[in-house]
Amino acid sequence: MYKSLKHCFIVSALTLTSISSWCQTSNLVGENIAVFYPANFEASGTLPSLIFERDFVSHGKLPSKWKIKPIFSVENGKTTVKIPYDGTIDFYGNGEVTGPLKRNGTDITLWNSDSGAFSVDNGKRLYQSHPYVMGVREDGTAFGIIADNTWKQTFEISNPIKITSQGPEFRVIVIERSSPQELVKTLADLTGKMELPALWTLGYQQSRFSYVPESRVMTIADEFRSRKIPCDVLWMDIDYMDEFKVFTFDPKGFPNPKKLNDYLHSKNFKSVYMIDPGVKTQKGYFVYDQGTAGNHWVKTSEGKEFTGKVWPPITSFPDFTRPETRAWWATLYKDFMATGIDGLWNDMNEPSVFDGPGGTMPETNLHAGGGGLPGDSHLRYHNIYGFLMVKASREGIAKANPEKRPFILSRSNFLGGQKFAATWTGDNVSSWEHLKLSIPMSLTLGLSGQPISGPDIGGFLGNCTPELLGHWMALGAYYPIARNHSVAGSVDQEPWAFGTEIENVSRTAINRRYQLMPYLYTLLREASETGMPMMRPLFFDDIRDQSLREEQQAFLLGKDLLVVPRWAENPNLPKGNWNQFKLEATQDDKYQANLYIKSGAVIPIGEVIQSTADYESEIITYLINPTKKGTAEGTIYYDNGEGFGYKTNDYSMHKINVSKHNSKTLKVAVEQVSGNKKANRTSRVGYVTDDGIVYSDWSADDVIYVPIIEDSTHSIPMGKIR
Ligand code: NBV
Repeated sequence: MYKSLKHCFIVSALTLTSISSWCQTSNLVGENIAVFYPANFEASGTLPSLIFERDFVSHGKLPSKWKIKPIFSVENGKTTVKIPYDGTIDFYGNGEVTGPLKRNGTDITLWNSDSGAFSVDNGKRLYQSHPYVMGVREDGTAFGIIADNTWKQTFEISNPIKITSQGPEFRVIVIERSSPQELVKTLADLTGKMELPALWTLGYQQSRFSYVPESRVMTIADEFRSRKIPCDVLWMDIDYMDEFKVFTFDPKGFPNPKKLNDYLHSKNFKSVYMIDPGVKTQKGYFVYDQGTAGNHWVKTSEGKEFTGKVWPPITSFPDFTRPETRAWWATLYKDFMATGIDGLWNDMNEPSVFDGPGGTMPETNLHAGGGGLPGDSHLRYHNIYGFLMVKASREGIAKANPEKRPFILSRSNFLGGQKFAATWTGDNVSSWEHLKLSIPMSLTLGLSGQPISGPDIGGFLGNCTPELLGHWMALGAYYPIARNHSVAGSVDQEPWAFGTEIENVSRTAINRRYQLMPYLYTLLREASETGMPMMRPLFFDDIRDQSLREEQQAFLLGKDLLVVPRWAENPNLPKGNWNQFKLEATQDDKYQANLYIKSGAVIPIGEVIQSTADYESEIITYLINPTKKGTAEGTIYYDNGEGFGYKTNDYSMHKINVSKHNSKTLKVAVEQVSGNKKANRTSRVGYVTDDGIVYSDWSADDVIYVPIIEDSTHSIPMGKIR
């Protein structure tokens, strides 16, 4: 498959600087999936693919009606692919990007960069690379384009789409699907799915650069519990280390990490610790000595060990293209995780090198490769440095804790990297602009294969204000990953940092998130099985409704819950009988996001709890918004929240079916549709009406009858916030 296709010949010199290869090859490699090779394709320049899980097998020739056909050329000495298209097409995806949800007219450079305040190249270069874009036609059919290479490249989203790479010619994969949803699923099939994370990853998380010493971490934990603000995770940033040496602990500030982690566990907190890729260049430091003995460092173009400045400051960098280096890196986690660490935070893995060209290492540095991957320059492997690091890290923590589901949050990554790590959107700013930007950023990541992400709630750089934190907490409660984080030297940003009003706002928002936990966990499971992101753009509700195509002030969680931030100005909302509801019996406030349940939907919710350790699937309320015909349906997934029992059926998936029993009564029937786990539920129905949620009695039965509420709204004029 990868053999050189040199038998084709370059036919035409269009201009002095542009040569197009007309004699390209193409194959179908799956149902409506095509691969296109340029005429003089040299496999070793870009393959084996780091994007796809499996190699492609030819399914024969392209049908003559195939629409999207890349044209390969070399322009000004650069490998170029142009992809023309007909008609009106809205573009999405393109990975981690700033700017609008709809990508038409944008361009980005894929060169992973430490882009504090998203400032590098005016926000056109961030921490991750996804050589992928999705097109959605007016009729809702969709196609995806993947440039199968890791080299530095640019994507220009115009007509034609133009991809210009600094590497050799590469193949292009085009996927045609009936809808963007089907496309997202296919992308996950091809590039790999996120394995189900532990339930605690859906809890609220609190971080800071850095909570030191350990007593401060404990105080933060105590504050959450005494103030009754639910929280699951506390994060340890670089200052827990001894002189910024990875896999060590500062003997003064963190003399006994096991004791600290035990303390956190005793209060139902999990701990996540940061590990950067750079290793302090210091003889006698065990990680450096092992790395040197194993020949694990990235080399300069002269073949010498490359060092650059990061925190330690002089740092050597593992060459993660080497399988031996990844295996070694994985071993380092054993003792580290044995201190009771629950999750991992991989930062600075673009890699960020303070004194390197463009804030990274020279493009001419050398990577040794191995395991089929050819040795080559940093220019080729830069974009997958973080991807290969998290692959190694994941193996390490999985081995260290074989009974636990690994969790990594990584700043850098590459298309397909969702199978190794979740992500946050890096160093945003405590500003209104970045609060608003967080929605299209996470949505776009979701459309590019990463089903769980979120920004730093409250903003990382600069000082947050009470007003901003209130709005950010009220929105952030609904991100797939809800983590508040801020930079060293900034004002405190914990939920209570700005006084009682914002503390109450934060508590209400977080309480609501925890109440939604049964629904969120069901979505997490769906994401792991299908690749569907938890957070979805509004146009997913009706792919033909053109008015939704650019809306980025609001979003869907799953398909049945609509989240509209309080600050949204005249958003275009999906049509149909969505019904607004308020979770929890606390006072509302001017910050909380408006929540709507779709007509015909059932959303399972739970009780307010202080952490997911208290999560009980035994007490569930089914929020229903029946259609005019009295029908609705939904699902609820449940398992132990940790471990791998779910893989051998130790889980339960229930379907909730609402139908008309007679002219006055609805029948709400709950039926286990898969898994062996028994749920033993006491449940009730929460009928969402215009006048609030009307609850049935609690019942241990699988069928609950509720009177039809005639005046419940089935004609909400959506398109506006009520
Ligand atoms: O480790 C410190 C920070 C971290 O808090 C942040 O989340 C990362 O994105 N890190 C970047 C290094 C430098 C920040 C100025």
